[in-house]
Amino acid sequence: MTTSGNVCHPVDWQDAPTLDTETLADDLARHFHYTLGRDKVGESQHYLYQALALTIRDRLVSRMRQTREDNSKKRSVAYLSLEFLIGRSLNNAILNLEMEQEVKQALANYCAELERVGEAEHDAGLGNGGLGRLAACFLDSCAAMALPVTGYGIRYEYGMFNQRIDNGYQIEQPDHWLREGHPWELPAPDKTVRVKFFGHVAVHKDEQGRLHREWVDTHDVYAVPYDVPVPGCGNDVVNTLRLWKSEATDEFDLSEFNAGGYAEAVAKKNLAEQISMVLYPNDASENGKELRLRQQYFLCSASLQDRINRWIELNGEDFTEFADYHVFQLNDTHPSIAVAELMRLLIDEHKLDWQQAWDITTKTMAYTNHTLLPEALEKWSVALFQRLLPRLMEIIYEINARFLTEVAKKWPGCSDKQRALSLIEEGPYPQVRMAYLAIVGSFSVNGVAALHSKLLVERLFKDFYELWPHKFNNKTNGVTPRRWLAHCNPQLAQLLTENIGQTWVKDFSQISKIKDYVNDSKFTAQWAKVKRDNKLKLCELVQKHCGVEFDADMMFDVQVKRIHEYKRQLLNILHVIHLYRRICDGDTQGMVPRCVLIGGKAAPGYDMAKQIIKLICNVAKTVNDDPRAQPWLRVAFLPNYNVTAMETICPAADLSEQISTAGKEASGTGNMKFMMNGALTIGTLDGANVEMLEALGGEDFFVFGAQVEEVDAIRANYNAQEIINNDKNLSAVIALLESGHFNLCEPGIFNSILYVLKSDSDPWLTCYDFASYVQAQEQVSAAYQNKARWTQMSVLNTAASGTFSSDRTIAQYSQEIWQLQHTSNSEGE
Ligand code: 26Q
Repeated sequence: MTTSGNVCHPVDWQDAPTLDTETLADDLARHFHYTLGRDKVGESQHYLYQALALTIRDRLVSRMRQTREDNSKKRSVAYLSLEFLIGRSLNNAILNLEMEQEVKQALANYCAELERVGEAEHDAGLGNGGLGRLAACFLDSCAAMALPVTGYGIRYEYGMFNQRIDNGYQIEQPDHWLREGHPWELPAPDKTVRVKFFGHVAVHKDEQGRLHREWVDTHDVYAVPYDVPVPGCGNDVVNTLRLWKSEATDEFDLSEFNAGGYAEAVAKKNLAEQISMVLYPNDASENGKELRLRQQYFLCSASLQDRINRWIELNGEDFTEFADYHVFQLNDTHPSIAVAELMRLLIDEHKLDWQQAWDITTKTMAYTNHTLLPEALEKWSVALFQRLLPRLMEIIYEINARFLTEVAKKWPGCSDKQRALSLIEEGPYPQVRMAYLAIVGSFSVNGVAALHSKLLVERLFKDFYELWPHKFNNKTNGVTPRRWLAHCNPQLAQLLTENIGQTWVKDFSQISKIKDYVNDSKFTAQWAKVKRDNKLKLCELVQKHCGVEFDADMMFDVQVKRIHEYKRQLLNILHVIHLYRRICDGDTQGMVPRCVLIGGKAAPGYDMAKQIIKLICNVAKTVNDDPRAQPWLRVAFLPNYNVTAMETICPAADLSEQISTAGKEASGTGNMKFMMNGALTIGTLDGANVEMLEALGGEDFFVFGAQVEEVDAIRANYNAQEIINNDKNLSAVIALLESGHFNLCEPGIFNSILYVLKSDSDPWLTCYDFASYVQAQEQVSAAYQNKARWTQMSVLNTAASGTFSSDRTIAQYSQEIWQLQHTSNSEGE
């Protein structure tokens, strides 16, 4: 034992358990037999998985502690996000610790295979889709690049719902993912903080006669942290994802308690625990739910207190340099109340004056926007804010008053500007505009693809751009090549490594080297074989979950993502109907046999999205049951699309569908996963598709559809019926739909879909883009006829995907927003 001050450390406390097979096997046995109390491995691999996870976790926690210590004096980032879509962790940890062989050998003692053991792990679905998965990819890249970045989120008891399909209809089932325990987390109850709600603001004078405002009579909730290790690839760095669980304080409602209502008073504690109970399953707005606002404030208050407490431990109550050492990156507006909360903490709890607090806030907050849909911009009613967070509402009013003075200076006498830019939207029910709060309170505002960032400054946030052009920047999204290539496509990874060496895993720009092999027929033959093997695995998955037989010799045409009208799954299924109609007419000239796979969840309250799922399922059933279609077309809707499913899907796709209405998809990230794995894209000039096409040099990518500059003009004179009348393919498709051919026993169920399609106010321009989509699909078919050429295009897609690694994205955040490289302290002291 050694002692330092009054802290006592066991001698070797900081030694990490070693990574060799023998120690690993011992630890695995110890956890299996003693921690879990098992003697035999049964049919279920569950306990073996748990034991292996604990064994790996041992190797992570000591490194996590070490990394924290190494980083304690550096400028660091807190990535605040309501979502972290982690997926499974076991294989990712093994890959990043580079201990696959050792683990396989240790498992051999149990006659177990890593692949099967890994399947016992639950998919941690603490997110809806793109934004949540982006946060998880970013954490992986930050750790790989040894950057001091901590993720802060909520430890939802229930993650994203499980989707079942019953007669073509989506059924939501709760995902109680923590029921069987979560071996990757470490509770840190000693870091618990209190979060206030309700109450009111009291004003009192201090001895110097200064007025102070105090938030009193609050109902407090505990935030208890659970730390999830985030291993870096091959560098011994383990960062932290800190997830907060809400718990009741031990304070009872005294009046109830005294009236003899002991049990009732205790039961009321449930209210506090509701906060971290469930993830909201909307990937666009569902505004106004009080519990959601409570979640947002809970995350922000707990995380900011955590950073401040750590600062005080090291520096005392001196905040002069606080802003030099902290950045708070806001993942969309969901955590934007952090702007007001940091002000409150600094002023009310740490006695700074307004100006000092505002300087710190506006030097530390940075906001990432993920949407151009105006209806998705978050707003909260002033009345709700006032009741739930009265002190925060006061602070927002004060921020607004000072901000509007600045607006008045820039645009003197222009009350329209005041009204347009105010943080408070006036009206019978005034609302707080969260995006405006985030912009005013931040030093950086970024979009997630070049086109998206351009549209932000030209349209959505035009006035703010005029006021503060220096704040606005672009950071095109990326995805981690560890999970999305090395792990999910081991055969392709092996082929790459054999030819260009291993460095691509950490320096993904190296991937361009495989371009040199595009004319090497041995290499391309191996490439084609890997794709086919991956397709066979997807065939199994589709057979198991959809009961549909896919054929690996057909083209795999895939669209997986949340179901949303702007993403236009409808356009895809109209094309399927078009192909089906041609097949029935015996017109198969130039056609290529296709398997079409569609998957994704609809927000439970999004009726139109649910109807689109039903349509896909009905079309699939009709097509698959028709023997004429058998050689040409198979269609499946994959239930419960999630991170784990994507790990089998993206390595197997030939064609990736990225077909949103131009100007609607901020970036997309699935598009990048498919590209990395050698799928070709059919897509609109939207989001990051534009940059993918550019990276490919304008070739080997099937572009179609209206461009963003044309969309407004098209909408203004839109006449859907005229488009239908002038397009015989489209009118045949619509006629087939209207005939009830796909809903013989369920008359009328697709009427509202037909109504939107034919409406002159269809915001998604589905009919408009149909003809050019069909034409692009014909080019796809023609290209696929030449298999050798297709394989070369596949290679070129992977080769051009270097820039879509989240390592590149994070390097840009680090240099251009976070400035992590430029602080003397961060350079390996
Ligand atoms: C809003 C209000 C109430 C409850 C939930 C929400 C909510 C939740 C999640 C609103 C939006 C989201 C998620 C949005 C999202 O995933 N956006 C996607 O972000 C990706 C990463 O940047 C982009 O690639 C996609 O283009 C974008 O759609």
